[in-house]
Amino acid sequence: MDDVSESAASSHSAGKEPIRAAVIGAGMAGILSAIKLNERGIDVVVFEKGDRVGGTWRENTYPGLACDVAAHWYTYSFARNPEWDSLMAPGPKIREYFEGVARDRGVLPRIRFGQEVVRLDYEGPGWRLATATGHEDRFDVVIVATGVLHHPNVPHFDGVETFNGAVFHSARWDHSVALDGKRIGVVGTGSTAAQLVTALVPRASRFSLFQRTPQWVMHRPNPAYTEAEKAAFRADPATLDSLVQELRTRTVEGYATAVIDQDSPQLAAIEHLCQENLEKVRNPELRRKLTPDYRAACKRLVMSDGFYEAIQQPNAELVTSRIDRIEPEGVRTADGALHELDVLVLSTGFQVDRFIRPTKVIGRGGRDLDDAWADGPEAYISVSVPDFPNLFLVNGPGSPFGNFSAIETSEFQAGYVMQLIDGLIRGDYREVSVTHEALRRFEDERQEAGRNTVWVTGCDSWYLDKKGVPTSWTFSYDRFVQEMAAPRMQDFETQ
Ligand code: NA7
Repeated sequence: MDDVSESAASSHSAGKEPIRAAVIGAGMAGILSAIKLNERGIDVVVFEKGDRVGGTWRENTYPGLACDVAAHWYTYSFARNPEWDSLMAPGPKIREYFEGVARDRGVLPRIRFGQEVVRLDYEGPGWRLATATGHEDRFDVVIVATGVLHHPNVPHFDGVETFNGAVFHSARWDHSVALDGKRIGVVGTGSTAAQLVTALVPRASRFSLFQRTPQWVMHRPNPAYTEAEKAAFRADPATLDSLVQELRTRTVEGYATAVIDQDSPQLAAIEHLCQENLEKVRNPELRRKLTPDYRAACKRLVMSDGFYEAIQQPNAELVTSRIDRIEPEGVRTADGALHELDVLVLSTGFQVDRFIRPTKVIGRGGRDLDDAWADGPEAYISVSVPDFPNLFLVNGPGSPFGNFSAIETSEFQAGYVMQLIDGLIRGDYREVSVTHEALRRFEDERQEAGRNTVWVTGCDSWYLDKKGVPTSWTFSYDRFVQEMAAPRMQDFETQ
């Protein structure tokens, strides 16, 4: 038992009420938060509106689903997995991994499945929580682990209700719909669409990709690990650790540096690789249509080892004319052409500015989170919002979203949050939240740094808010690691 769990236990044994924590969401960040709270001897309840753990890996089940971050890096540091079969893991294996960790670390009995949190009211020092089923409870601390890629962005196309075939969003896959030998259309050219194209072109009789904006695509092969390599990982955790370190360093030094510095040699190297990959497209007209007019990595970089091959197949067409409407037989584009389809997949991304919302969150002094975030969601170094004490975000606004391990960044955030919670356990304070001044100072600096990122070099993407300001971490990855090391208590108000 460490110092903190001793003190949690001793406050309990001394007759004081033990700290109770609610975690909202049982995806990657919720499982992590529950484990960390558990380690401190805190009574934790996880509220999950679904019926299984896994978050985005539960909700996305589309053909070709995989994580484009290296599997060994995309694991919890305390639950490395020597069994990954290849450099990048398929979605179902990742979901199984989370289910295994939740089971093995005692998280499952703490989860209330089918309980959607609809309201949080601050009743100092603590939160009253209400779920859609009418359940109410009180917690000293709330950790918001509701994910980012969660609420599908479903564009409206006129006539969609008249379509004779099946139409659904990529994150709401209808597995009752047959795919083999069918005429399949996909709208969108993001990371999801690239995986769908690669997986579905070989199965479709005819495949249409409806592209609004071309994407830069980096070639990323997915080599399998040999049995000998897996045996070495099993036998010696140090071997696995050094692999993780290598994978991490490669991405942090390459990609993370590239995206925050438009003039960096790292960005130039990425551009060169993407340009070289594009040369795989032999037909000059098709290559022209697939060539973006903005810089590589401006949108989230698509990693693929099969997209260009698939889109060049004789049964595949790239449609660049705007979608005008949907008709019973298929998609009518602005050039007048009708693209006849049996299945239409909307691979159109997510509403990434929601975070905990639509849950109603009323903070100190009746402050509504919707009002606090009226101009866009903000959180001090991604974890705390003024006037919302003892409420902490994992993967909150300003987190380093990108082509690196969201598990690692969540672990840093959870470690930071636990230090703030340790103060509650020790009795240093009963409530803690960032000051308005500290948030403003941080946000001004974060937004200023955003001007030098590649995200603002002339493209639109889910990395930008409505005003074109980056929503992600705009500093170096090293700075994120440093900031997360320990809270600067002068930036917080406590009582
Ligand atoms: P993304 O990366 O947000 O991509 C969405 C795609 O859908 C993108 O190509 C959009 O085109 C396209 N889109 C969105 N709305 C429309 C409409 N109305 N008409 C035509 N095309 C449209 O989502 P993904 O699911 O691929 O990836 C999300 C993240 O998941 C990914 O970055 C990884 O982190 C995992 P646009 O480029 O805006 O013209």
